Amino acid sequence: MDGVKVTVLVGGVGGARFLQGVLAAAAPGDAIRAVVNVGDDIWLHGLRVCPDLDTCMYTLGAGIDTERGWGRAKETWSVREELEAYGADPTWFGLGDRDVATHLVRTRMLRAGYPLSQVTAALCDRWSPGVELIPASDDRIETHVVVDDPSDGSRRAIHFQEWWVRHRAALPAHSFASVGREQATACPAALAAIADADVVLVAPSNPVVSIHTIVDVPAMRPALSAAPGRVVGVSPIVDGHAVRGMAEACLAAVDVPVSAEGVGRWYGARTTGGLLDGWLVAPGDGAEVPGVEVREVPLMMTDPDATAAMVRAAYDLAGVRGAERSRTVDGS
Ligand code: FO1
Repeated sequence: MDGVKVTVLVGGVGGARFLQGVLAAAAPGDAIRAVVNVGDDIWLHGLRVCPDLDTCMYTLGAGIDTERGWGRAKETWSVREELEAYGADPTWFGLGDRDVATHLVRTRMLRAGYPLSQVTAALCDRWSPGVELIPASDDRIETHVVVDDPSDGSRRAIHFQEWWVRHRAALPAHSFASVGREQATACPAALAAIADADVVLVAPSNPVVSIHTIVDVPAMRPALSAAPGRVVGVSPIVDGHAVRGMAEACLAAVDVPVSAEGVGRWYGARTTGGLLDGWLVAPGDGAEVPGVEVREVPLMMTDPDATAAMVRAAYDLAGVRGAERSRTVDGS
């Protein structure tokens, strides 16, 4: 039996955890490709830092610091301390010594002209994540957040990382901007992974600054609309709360209710120009999403096996491997 070709739209920590479940649910012959958000990426101290790609790579390569959910295990902070001693701003973003090596290799390859997708593949040669990690775009697209400057109340855009890390998303976000989006193109490998997928999964990542920033990359929506496989999303909101990160603060900025139904409706039905064919929500969260088939399944990614059960439910809803299992004995 040929394996399932699955393509997953992912952000950072939640996305990496979801990919662990896709791997745990994998069968021989499966091809697993992750289209990863690049909107969090930032130039710092002359280095290109790609938090979501690195979180997926380190998590699946068993190099992640599981407490923080980002950066390397067994990390040390000498470079950070020395930068602080020089008063080299920004000092609010923690660059670990081991992590810096990743950024040095990436930056050197980018400067040599390699596209981010090839750089990522080269870094993954060391980490063997078991999943093909593909940036949504090889171009620079950065999420910036429009806030009122706490020092003088003036309205200005700051990089997502400054909002997220320095201010812990505590500054109300008036809006988000994807800087560089108009000049950017979707990574060809990402478009190809969508075009040949038996199923596209939308991970329970931050709907605004991870999933929307992927789907908003030029050519991504038409590719998803034309995808031959069904598109099934997993709600990042359980019982009215975001399971990870600060999705509530992001959803408020785009006036989307913090509910499985609110996010499902915001993503919309593929039949009417939106994203989804199916939507998995937690038991009791029942959601009415016109044009989208909704199912209730447990959604807490407590460990890879729990997440694998979510993935199998998504496959079933998409009519891939699960549908074969439900076929009668005589194969009818
Ligand atoms: N998050 C923090 O809260 N504080 C940090 O100092 C920090 C440093 C950092 C360095 C590398 C990296 O890949 C991620 C890092 N993050 C940090 C997490 C990062 O802000 C988030 O992983 C994503 O951007 C949000 O999904």
